[in-house]
Order: sequence, then C-alpha cells, then structure tokens
Amino acid sequence: MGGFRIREIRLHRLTVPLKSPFSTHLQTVTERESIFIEMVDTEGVSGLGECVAFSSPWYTEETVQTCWDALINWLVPSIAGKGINHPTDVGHLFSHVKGNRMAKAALDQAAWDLFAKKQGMPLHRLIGGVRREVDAGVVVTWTDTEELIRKTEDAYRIGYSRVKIKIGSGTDAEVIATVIKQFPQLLFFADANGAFSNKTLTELLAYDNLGLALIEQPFGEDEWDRHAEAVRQMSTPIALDESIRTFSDVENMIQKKAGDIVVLKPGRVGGLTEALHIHAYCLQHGIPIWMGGMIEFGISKAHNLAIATLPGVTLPGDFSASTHFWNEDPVEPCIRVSGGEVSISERPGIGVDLNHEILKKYLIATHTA
Ligand code: OSB
Ligand code: MG
Repeated sequence: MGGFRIREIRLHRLTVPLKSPFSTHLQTVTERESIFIEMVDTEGVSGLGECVAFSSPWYTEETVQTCWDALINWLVPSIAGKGINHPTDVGHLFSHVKGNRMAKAALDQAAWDLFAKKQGMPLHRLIGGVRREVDAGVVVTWTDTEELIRKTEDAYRIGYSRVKIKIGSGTDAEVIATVIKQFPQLLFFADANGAFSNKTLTELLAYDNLGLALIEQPFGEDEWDRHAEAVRQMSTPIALDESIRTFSDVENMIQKKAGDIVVLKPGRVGGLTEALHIHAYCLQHGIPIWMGGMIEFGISKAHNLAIATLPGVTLPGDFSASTHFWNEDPVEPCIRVSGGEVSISERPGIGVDLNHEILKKYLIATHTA
C-alpha cells in the first residue's frame, strides 16, 4: 500500500546569492549552489529532495559537480521507471554505487516526500514524530567582538533561544566567555569545524567551563583518539559533526567514547533512511542528537525539521528563518520563527512546494530523465 512507480526525475541546478557572506576559518560562502530533485510518479504526484554538497570540496569531498555527475550517470538511471514499495527500497537500488552519499540523499529524500504524499500523511507523522514545534537555532559568523555581540543581540531580539558561534584557531576564549555572560538567557554552542586540528588539547581546554552547552567538532573528521581525549578531559560535551558521515561513524564514536552528542545531517549521511537508522541507534544508546545545517534551502530544512520532531532530538538544531540566509528561497512556504520556534507543516509530505517563479531566476541547468 502506498507504493509508487517513478515516471520522471527532474534535476534543477541553481545558484542563489546569500544575503551576506558566511565566513569561517575554512571558507567564505557568498552564493549557494544546489541541485533540487523532483521525483514524479505515474499518477503525477511529486516528491522533493535537495542536494547539500557545496560548489567546492571545502567541507566535504563531494561537490555539486560530483553529485550532478553521479546522479545523471548512475543514480537516476538505476531508479528510473522503477516501482518503489517503500522509500527504503531506494538505498537497495543504489547498492552497486559506492559513496556519493550526498547525491544519494537527494533522491532518497524525494522518495520519502513522495511516499508520504501518497499516504496523505505529513512526513513527521509517518516517521513517528512527537512534536508540532521545533526550537529554532541560529548560527553566528563574525570577525570582531563587536560584530559577534551585535549578531548575538539580533538573534536574541528575533527570539532565538540558541546561538551557535563559529570559532577558529585565532579566537580568544575570553571573548566567548564575555558574550555568554552578557546573554544569560541564551544557550550557546561553539562550532570549531576542526580548527583545533593543529593545536594542542591545552588550547581547547581554554573553552571548557565557559558556559558553552557543547563544543562542535574541535578536531579533524578522522581524529577519533584526540576527540576521545577531549571527552575525557573536558566537562563541556563534545558534539561530532564532520566525523559523522555514516552509520558506522556513529558506532565508532560510541565505542571509542569520542563524542557525547551527534550532529545529524541527513543530506550528508545518505538521506532519511540512513538518518533514521542513526537516530534509532542513538536513542538506544542514550546519545543526544541535534539536526545540523549546511546553509540549505527550504526543501532540505523541511526534511530536517521532520526528523527534529522525533524523540531524543532534544537540543535545538540549525533552524533559522529563511530570511536569515536568503532574500528569496525558491520554495514555499518559507520558514518562519515565532516565539523561538518553527512550526511543523501538517500538509502531506514535507509540506513545501517549489516556487517556480523564483526558481527560474536562479536556474543554471536542468536535466530530465
Ligand atoms: O559546520 O555546521 C557546520 C554551514 C555550512 C557548512 C557547515 C556548517 C554550517 C553551519 C550553518 O554551521 C548552519 C545552518 O545552516 O544554519
Ligand atoms: Mg558544524
């Protein structure tokens, strides 16, 4: 019941400028390139997915171009015209393609959205969500203390209850301590994106006992032992982001005690099917999860919001209003933050549609199969 047969898969490749540059020690992002997937079944029902790779490999090995190639040459052809009884079938149809998880995730997501629509059910209900509202959280990038304080104050005024501050190897821990003291009502995360990779643990220890709710990814993605040492020596919880590329990375984290918390990015681990697998495993092991962001559009954010309604997703994720990054997000409705929360759509599927008017302004290529 509720299965479908794929009639057509449309790829929309687009580039949208960010409202303001997103600068970290790794990269400055000024425009966001992406691939949207529209999967249409024989009855004309469609599902949406979004590829979260970046234009260049500064954050992950995959890029928009590697995803575009993998999708067109291998992934789309292996599911075109196929009957799908359940979205978990999609992963099996990809079993002959190694890696390329970001490309796979976009199709996996589209299949889940389509499947939920066929059931006439919102995705969050289909997967067992327990919340109708999700806490909003915003990320702050900054170059000087003044900018950090101004942006934190803006976040507080808009109603965010959680602020994620990007830190780099040159960041002064005292500055972070000052901001935390200035906004006692806010929950603070610090995201290092591996900046402590060529530093000593002593330098990281300066960030302990500042009042941070967690420190995200202090070391490199493969530095399990160094993360385990940080977990042993610090009272601030360590959350792993870049290190969590697959289910077995989560097993590794738990076995090696290399992290206290998982930052889940479904678009990076291969999609919702793999994300649900990780979620169930973390719940079983008492490991908190929160939903990470990658400067996405409303399709990926809607998929992530559905997962954020699950039990055990207890910490506020990277869910800011669409207007935080975008003048125009090519989907509707846009994400709104009200009273520090985002409400979850009760429409079937992920609850967002393409805004073709906006999309066509930013399209750079299309492919239909
Ligand atoms: O490390 O969480 C990260 C953006 C791009 C790549 C990596 C990261 C981020 C963010 C943005 O921190 C969070 C968001 O989308 O709100
Ligand atoms: Mg991160």
